[in-house]
Amino acid sequence: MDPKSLWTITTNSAQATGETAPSGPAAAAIDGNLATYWHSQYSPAAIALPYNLTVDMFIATNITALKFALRSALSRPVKRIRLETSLDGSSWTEVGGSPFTVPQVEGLQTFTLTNPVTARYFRVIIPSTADTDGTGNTSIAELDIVRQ
Ligand SMILES: [Ca+2]
Repeated sequence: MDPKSLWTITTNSAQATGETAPSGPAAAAIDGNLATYWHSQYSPAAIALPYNLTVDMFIATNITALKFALRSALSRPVKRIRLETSLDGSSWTEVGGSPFTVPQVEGLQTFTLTNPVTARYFRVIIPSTADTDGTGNTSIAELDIVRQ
């Protein structure tokens, strides 16, 4: 079984409707499909940054890198992300190498941690409007990790 099938994801900002389903909700960022994406909430009202996407991997996992894909055509791209991990979902530690500058290219990119981390949870934080295209609206096609 694909261990990613056990994952769940939560966020503080997601567009429930208005994007082509299943895009919009955070689940579209862990569905294994680069054509679908999470989009920050813009309606009925925008949510202020920072945004976070928190993944529960269900089991403690040794992580060596984050994999990350911008939405196709680089629409509403993320420019910089912070990555934190947790064993219990309440105490968080920023990983070595974070924050990561996101190259503005399509497809899965790999951000290697300075040191591997064992964690059940990871969260990607988009700190500010300057870390988006400047509008505060932003989207992510896919999140994944590299296991040791
Ligand atoms: Ca996706």
